[in-house]
Amino acid sequence: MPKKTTSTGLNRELVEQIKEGFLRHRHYSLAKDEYTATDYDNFLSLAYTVRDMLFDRWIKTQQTYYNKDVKRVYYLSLEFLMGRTLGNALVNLGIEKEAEVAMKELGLDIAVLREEEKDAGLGNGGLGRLAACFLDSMATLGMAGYGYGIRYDYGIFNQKFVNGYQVEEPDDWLKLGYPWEVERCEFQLRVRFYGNVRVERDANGYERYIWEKTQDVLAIPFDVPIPGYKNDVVNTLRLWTSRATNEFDFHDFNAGNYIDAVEEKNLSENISKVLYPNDNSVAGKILRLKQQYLFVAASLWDILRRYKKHHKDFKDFPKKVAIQLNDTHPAIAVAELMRLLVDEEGLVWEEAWKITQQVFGYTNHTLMPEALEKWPVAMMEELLPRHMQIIYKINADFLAEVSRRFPGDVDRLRRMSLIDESGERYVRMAWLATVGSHSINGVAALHTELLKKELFHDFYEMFPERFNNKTNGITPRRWLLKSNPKLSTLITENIGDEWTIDLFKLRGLEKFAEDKAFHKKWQDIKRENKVKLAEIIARETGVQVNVDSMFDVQVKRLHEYKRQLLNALHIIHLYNQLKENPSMNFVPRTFIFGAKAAPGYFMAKMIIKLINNIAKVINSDPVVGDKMKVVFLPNYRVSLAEKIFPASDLSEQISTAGTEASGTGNMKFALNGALTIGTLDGANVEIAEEVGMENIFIFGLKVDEVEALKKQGYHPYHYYETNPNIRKVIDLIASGYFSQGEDPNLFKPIVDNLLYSDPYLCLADFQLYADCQKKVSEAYLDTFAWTKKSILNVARIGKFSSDRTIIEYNKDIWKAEDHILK
Ligand code: B1H
Ligand code: IMP
Repeated sequence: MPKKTTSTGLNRELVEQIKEGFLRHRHYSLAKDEYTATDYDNFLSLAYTVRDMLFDRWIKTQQTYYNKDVKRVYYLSLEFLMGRTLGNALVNLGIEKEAEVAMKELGLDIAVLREEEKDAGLGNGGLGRLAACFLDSMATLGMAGYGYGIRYDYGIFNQKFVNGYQVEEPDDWLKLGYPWEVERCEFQLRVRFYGNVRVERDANGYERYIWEKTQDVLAIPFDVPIPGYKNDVVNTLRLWTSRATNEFDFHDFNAGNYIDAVEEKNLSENISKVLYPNDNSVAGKILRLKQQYLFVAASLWDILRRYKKHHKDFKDFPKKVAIQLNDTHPAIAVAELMRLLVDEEGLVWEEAWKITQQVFGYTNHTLMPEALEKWPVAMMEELLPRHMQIIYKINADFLAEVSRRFPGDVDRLRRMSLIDESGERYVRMAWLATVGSHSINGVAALHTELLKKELFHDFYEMFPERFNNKTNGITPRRWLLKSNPKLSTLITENIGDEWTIDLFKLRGLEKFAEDKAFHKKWQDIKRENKVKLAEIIARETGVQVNVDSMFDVQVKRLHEYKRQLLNALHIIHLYNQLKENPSMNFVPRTFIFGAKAAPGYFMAKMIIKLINNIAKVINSDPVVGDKMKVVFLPNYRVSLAEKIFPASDLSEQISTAGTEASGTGNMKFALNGALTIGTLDGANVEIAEEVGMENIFIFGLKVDEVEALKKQGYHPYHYYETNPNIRKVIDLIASGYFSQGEDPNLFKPIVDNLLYSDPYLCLADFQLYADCQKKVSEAYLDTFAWTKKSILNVARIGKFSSDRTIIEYNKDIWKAEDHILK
């Protein structure tokens, strides 16, 4: 790259290069001029220009990996929630300023162009975004990391509200063309489904398994470049799309069933059509299993192909390949690798099994029972008959080992079997991933402890050395440097810029914790970010919010365990107080929500409707005025999140203790100077440890208290009867007050659920939450103390960089080279 820079640090040559590239692409790639180019065309022209710069580094990086035959790390994930790429590429290439000036000199506003980009929303929530942060960190650490996943035609749905109800619309993100992918037709391959297995004896008398009469689908890879931060590394995210083989069923065709033949073709094209929109719960549909196998089979084939370029046998496979399973969604890979090694490559079973175990690592992301994948044996047998045989054999060997270790313990065998035989027979995918891996990890310290104590207790007893914790992290490039440029600049001006690759360096901010001049700048930046968010809120919801009120924010998937409902109950409680005493001392708050509900999740959708209706009532009540506003931003997604975190004062992390495996939004808020109100759940525990109890608002039942309460028998109605605050809140909902002219019983399902079931203990935690919120309000009044806490949160959040997480994965599990280009 040309290096000539001006006194302002601007690289003029680069500015000219970007302008030249932009005009060339608009002309030759898009056949447009300045008169006909739309904003999207201009975005594309800039994207293509930036892409050229990525391509140079991409080719070089991949050549180096090949020439050095380095160990590759493969992250297999059904979700990659990438969001937008342009801004991230500019930041990581270190050319943000130059691109801005180049566009300006062409009469264009880069901010407008950046808004044109669609989010790549190929994920649901935390699990998918974690995969995206990990890719950024692997590239930044200079590791040969690859993401493998599915190129869904439709990502997570777009959410609209119609009369307060969630309405889903398809996310046609590829419609206008996606500039960041390259199709690699030459690597397309066949993936087999169905058929049957024939056993043959070869010349030496060995059994050979032949999977035949299959129905095949083509998998075609699309590559997306993943740039590291200012290190010239560009890694690869390879996403598979399915296509029909070109073979029409000529029998049908000749019999005049042309349409049937074409329909058959459509069926196979469906596999990569759409992302399942469930977070923390599984769909259990055969199409989902097909998605899983399609991308696993294609990815493993590709991994073997790459390995074989340098190696003629498999003895070094574990030295050169590490595969991380992002939850059990790709767990069928254990059986597929065994099939490849034994059936295709001719290894003996025992040797193949050793290799398989050494290669795989498995990350568990949840304890929610409804998210634990199990596939009916009958379904697996039909779709993947050879894999079912392999799973039986793995199971038989494994149970024999269990018997040796625990003779006569029949109940243990039943619990640990890969096959659940309590009713209809199922394959337990978490067990398959566990026995097939040398490492099993949870995603926060508490979560890992609970895994060892509960879900995987039997396995932990058998091989404790395989279990380890890897507390999640987030990339500071996207979640601070890119999303909060003002705060980033202030930080860099005071402590230098090393924090961008070593987040622990933020510690240097501690010395400004009581610096009045620094406070002023810190507060001004927060306010500016709030003004910008207020504009978005006004545009999206029509509500004018008070930027001097506390921005109290809960953004995450909608799930009962995350307890948006508890937040809503507290809002009603405050409203009740204001109504009773309009002149009371009240710290003004703006309550901001963002959340998608799985389309089939009735209770989650009711909670959205309730919050939207609460918003309508409160926002138009003259008694409330400017003191409270409630807004539910539609279509919460990565690009919107980037605008919300920098503008937040208070971060709501209020899941029932023991339910949220980690959370990563909690980290993004704290990194942007919001204070947390939260339970001792997931990574909140470690955030509290890091920032100090005096800088966080912790409330609520702890895991053991939740357990004890449930064991003794939880009766939510008791809280309703004995706590007048709760009674008033629930009575108001039950009265139809928030029904807004619709059926007064509209929210009865919520009320009944709270009173007679309340599985996530909203009522048990209500008063503790309300008391804690009171302390939050009091703390907010003391601007100096609040600002100090905010600075200390940022200064002490370094642990939660995904760079730290990836370094730990690599040290303990993958053992691959880093800083390869250096
Ligand atoms: C998380 C999921 C998940 N855990 C099933 N599990 C899915 C489960 O489509 N499905 O079938 C989709 C997603 N997602 C989240 O992972 C946890 O709830 C968070 O606590 C955690 O921070 C995140 C990343 O580890
Ligand atoms: P891939 O990882 O298999 O997609 O290959 C990545 C890179 O390895 C390619 O971009 C090439 O730069 C390099 N490469 C692959 N095969 C060869 C070869 O036969 N000779 C030299 N380089 C190769």
